[in-house]
Amino acid sequence: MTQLKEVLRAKIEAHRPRTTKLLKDHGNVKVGEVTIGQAIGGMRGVRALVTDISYLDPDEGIRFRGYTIPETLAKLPIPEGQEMPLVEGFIYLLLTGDIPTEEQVAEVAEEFKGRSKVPPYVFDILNAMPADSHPMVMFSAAIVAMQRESKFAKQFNEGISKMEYWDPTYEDSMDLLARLPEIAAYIYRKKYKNGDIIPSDPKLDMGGNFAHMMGIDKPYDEVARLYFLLHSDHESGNVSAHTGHLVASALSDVYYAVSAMINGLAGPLHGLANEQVLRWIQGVMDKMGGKTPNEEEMKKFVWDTLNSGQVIPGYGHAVLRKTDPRYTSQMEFCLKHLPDDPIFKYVNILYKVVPPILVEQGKAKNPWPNVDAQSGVIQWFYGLTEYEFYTVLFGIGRAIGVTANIIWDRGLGYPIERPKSLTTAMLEDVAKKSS
Ligand code: HAX
Repeated sequence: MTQLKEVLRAKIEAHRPRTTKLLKDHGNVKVGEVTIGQAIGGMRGVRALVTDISYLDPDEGIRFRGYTIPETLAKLPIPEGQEMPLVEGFIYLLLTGDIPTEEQVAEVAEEFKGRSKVPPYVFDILNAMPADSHPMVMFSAAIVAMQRESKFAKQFNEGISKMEYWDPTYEDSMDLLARLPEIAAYIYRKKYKNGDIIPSDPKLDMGGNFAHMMGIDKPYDEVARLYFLLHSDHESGNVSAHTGHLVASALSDVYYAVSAMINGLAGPLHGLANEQVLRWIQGVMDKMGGKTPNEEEMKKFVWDTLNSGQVIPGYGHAVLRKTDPRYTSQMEFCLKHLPDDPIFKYVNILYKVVPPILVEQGKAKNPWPNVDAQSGVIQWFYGLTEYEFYTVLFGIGRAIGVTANIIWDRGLGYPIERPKSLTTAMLEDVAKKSS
């Protein structure tokens, strides 16, 4: 058994009594109340999910296992000559809560290499799809097609103890994560580079190999590492994370669950917003004939979008109430590597112009940028101009957090999810009684 799995087993076993005690001794203690506004309004703010893998503070932003993004980047071991930590080390942190040693990171990287072979039928399926299929459709289809590989489904059918569910779930998760970069790069090269596929290089780490298979030179390997880390997890209530958790709660294996979460991520209010940001900026660029707009001109474009009943992609958030630290760390990357990029200039003008306009409009609870406002700029700069593909990159990262959560859900024996719904008449009755 690898160190990661051994440590994980010990942590899950040590954690179980905490969950059991909470349920047994304090199961009736209330953690909050649900209002009619929350019941109708997408359960905003309802505290009804548990995860120890990340926590999203409205003002401070995300903490992975207690660490802010700058702390995570500073604490994880970074190989000599590299700017970003290996994604494999970050996976160790998310799963165990421990900062891995260099040796432990190397072990996960080795393990990934052994698991990374994509079954050939996945490529046949991708090749059979219509040429104009959205990359997220292709990604989701490729993932669910691999369900026949599921070790969990096989062991479940053979009759495995509930206490051991997490073990084959871990196996499935690691297999899947190790294969996602090659599947994503295949979709990219097939769709946008005339099917000129670059084979995987087993000597490289996850981020490095992805950059290699995409055919993009350094420092795109650093971009890939940063992206997969930043997009991995944002506690449990966002659409993709929640979908993954919900589907897996029926004991569907991770292939079903991750494919489903990818479908949720593909919504323009969620992960697809990174595609929409670039689409919006390109639209403005076309209207400006390539010239960079000044602040007054940009304000007009923003108001035109709002007045036509559309949202400004990349701005606003259901939980955050400040600038997303994932935006900030990508901005820092841009300042270092592409300070003079024209699209980066657009993004910076938008940062000045959009928040006051959203405040003036008075609808959005959070006028500040989210992760998606900045991410396409970096991709475009490194030659990835096909913005339809951007959410696939998000999906590789998000799969890391979603699978870590599913492994722990199984380890702690969380049950099938099944909230209760009411009718409108019942809510009207509750409202009448309270007034
Ligand atoms: N532009 C214009 N209006 C906005 C807005 C924006 N960026 N953000 C919110 N609003 C509007 C909402 O549409 C809503 O209007 P109505 O009352 O007419 O329905 C009102 O402000 C209140 O919304 P809210 O409570 O502030 O926001 P929600 O929690 O309902 O929604 C969203 C959060 C992220 C979906 C929202 O801010 C939005 O649509 N943003 C633009 C799309 C986007 O960037 N999505 C990515 C978010 C991050 C993420 O998940 N990445 O994957």
